[in-house]
Amino acid sequence: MELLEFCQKLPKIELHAHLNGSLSPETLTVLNTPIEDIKTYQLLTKLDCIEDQLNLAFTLFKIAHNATNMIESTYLATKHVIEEFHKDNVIYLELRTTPRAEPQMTKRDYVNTIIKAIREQNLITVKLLLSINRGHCLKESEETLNLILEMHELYPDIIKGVDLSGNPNVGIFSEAMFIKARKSGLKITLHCAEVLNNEEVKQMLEFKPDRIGHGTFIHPTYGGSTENWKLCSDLRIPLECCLTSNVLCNTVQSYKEHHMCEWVENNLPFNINTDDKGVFSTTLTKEYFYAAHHLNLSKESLYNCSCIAIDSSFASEEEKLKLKTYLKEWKDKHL
Ligand code: 6MZ
Repeated sequence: MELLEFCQKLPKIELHAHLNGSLSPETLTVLNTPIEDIKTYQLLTKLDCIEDQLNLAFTLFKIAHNATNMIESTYLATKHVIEEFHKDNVIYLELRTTPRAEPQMTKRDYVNTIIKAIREQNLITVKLLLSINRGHCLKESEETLNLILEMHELYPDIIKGVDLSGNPNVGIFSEAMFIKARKSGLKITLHCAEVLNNEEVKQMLEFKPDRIGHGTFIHPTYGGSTENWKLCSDLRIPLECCLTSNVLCNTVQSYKEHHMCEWVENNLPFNINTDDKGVFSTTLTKEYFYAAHHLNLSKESLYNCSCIAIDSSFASEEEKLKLKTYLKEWKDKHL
């Protein structure tokens, strides 16, 4: 089987996908987004290295947010995103999103609508992680956290974790909130070292999150401190890798120079993800293909990557076992 076909057919696990960054042009069209906005939304794929690409990415999310500013459109968007991951042979999806209030929709409406869309589909196993935006003020973040804790009590089988995301050049990591979330039984994943900030990375690693997103500037080759890299590798915290996102945001120079190679070389746990498949015009199949092609991963390693992602997921032990059995059966037929 050719590599690309293999990557397509391999049952995959997606652990780092932002709902509003995952809207494809087709989904935006269904949501009546003006064509000019759709073109702008995909601007990053057309740019040659400009300095501020990471900050630009964050301005583009506004287009998706305009498209999902009502209950009906949020429902449709969630449904479409799940269907597209399913078509890409993703068998387990952790979707993350920031609870958002709009004139015609409260944060609670927003979260309830996404949960409704998840429960009404039976294509794949979908869990929800709720994000706290690091750019929001403490008062707003605490209000969001209280809503998350309430909703988690109602839907413990769907809401599995809390994420810290948002523009990494803005705001801070407020540990107290994540301690509170963890005490309520939620798993924690933090966007960590997306930009160079050794002080913050140290704070985050000492908190021992269940996973970290991106992790670009942790290894000393990329400007990280030796102390942070030692902490990170000793703790073996699984890394959520998003190759195309990092290349297009210009935080890594190329696929070949992606910091994931440090995790591969040191046999540390990592998983491969899309981040924002709409904004970055990618699919999980493509991300597996790029990893194999540019970082010399064999088909066997890609298969193992899917297996390790199951271990690092926030699914229940029973769900993990089911997913692993499914993957093993697939391997016996195809590898
Ligand atoms: C940090 C990111 C991100 O939450 O409205 N987001 N945060 N780094 C990234 N890498 C490029 N990509 C997306 O989805 C969009 C939101 O997710 C976060 C940003 O806060 C963005 O506004 P939701 O579904």
